[in-house]
Amino acid sequence: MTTKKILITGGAGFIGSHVVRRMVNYYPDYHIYNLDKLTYAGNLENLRDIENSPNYTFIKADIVDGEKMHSLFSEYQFDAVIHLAAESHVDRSISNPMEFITTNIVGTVSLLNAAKANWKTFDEKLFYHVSTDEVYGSLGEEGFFTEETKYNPHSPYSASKASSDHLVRAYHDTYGLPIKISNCSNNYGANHFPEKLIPLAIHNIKNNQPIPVYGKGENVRDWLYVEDHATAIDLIFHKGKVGATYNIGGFNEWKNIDLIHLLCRIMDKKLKRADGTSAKLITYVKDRAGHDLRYAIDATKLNKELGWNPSLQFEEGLEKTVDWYLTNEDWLNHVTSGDYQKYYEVQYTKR
Ligand code: NAD
Ligand code: TDX
Repeated sequence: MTTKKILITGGAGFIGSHVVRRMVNYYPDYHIYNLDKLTYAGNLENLRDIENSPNYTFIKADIVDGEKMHSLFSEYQFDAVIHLAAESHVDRSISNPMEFITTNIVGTVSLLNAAKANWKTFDEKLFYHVSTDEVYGSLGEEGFFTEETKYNPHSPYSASKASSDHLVRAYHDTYGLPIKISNCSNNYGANHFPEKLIPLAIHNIKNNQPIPVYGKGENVRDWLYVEDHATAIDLIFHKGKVGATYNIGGFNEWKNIDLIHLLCRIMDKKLKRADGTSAKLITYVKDRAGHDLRYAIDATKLNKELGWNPSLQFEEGLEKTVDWYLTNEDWLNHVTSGDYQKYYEVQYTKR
């Protein structure tokens, strides 16, 4: 018998698809409703293996549409929300901030309002908001982001995510809405749209195209395998404290240029090319405006309170990721057809 109706937003995207798959497969007693607008980043191919599961329903809708959110909450009586839908690419937020304000801020408030208005009692209800470490700003050479680090976002993307985090907390503090928030570091893995560094580099190496490295390639990111993020979300959803925030990260910092060299070595091996072939494609390009120098997450709270640990070493995860992209050519061809080419021509000519 179905015990819980869970609304997952953005489930056709990169991280959302892994969260949906996990919840559908691990919790047959739950009914999972995947609500997604299917923007350029949303793709139902990401969920082919579970789309016919009896405990899964897809709803195409825009979270910004407040009336629609109200009517869906009233129709389905969701018990909980795991909110991932967002515009997620920093470079796009620099060229078009308004879309980020609309989806990430207004969309989040429209969901909060629908939950608040339709949940007659808040007992056993939960609004879980999935966020990013970018809200904390940028670190120097030392130190880590903890849950107590002050927000200091720099890009329109991170400012919109920071704003949505504040609004989720405001609904908790003001109306007593039961919420949880997690802030995660950079994810990588299958289904990642090839505009983000790792899948873009894999795609370009495969096609003998330049690998664009911003600035000097010295910016540092803290990488986590996407399925490890999904296990953390599952754990926080079920066992985390209501009202609390959890940082998620794998203590896995890499300078962009070192990561690209590692990826080039893996690609040479997988494509049976001579050592050093892929690295010749590395091309330094104009830096990202306002480029944050370093992100590094302290995930001690999540480990101590809930016993979470990442399962994969980076090199192992990266090899799995490369294998996935090399065996899923149709997916890659599909998502890089049409507007993708146009977008990248514009991006590159700008630099
Ligand atoms: P993504 O861009 O791959 O997917 C976003 C999904 O949201 C897509 O399926 C898209 O169609 C959907 N969407 C966008 N606007 C919508 C709207 N108005 N209504 C309904 N659906 C809409 O993003 P992702 O990388 O999977 O990120 C998911 C979430 O996790 C985001 O909230 C992001 O801020 C957060 N996050 C991402 C990372 C990362 O490394 N990618 C790290 C930490 C946190
Ligand atoms: O072509 C590139 N060349 C390059 O040098 C791209 C796309 C990126 N970069 C650099 C910029 C960053 O320092 O690589 C690093 C990673 O860039 P992205 O993959 O665009 O990720 P980032 O900007 O760090 O943000 C990601 O992590 C946090 C996600 O896109 C966000 O949604 C998430 O919140």
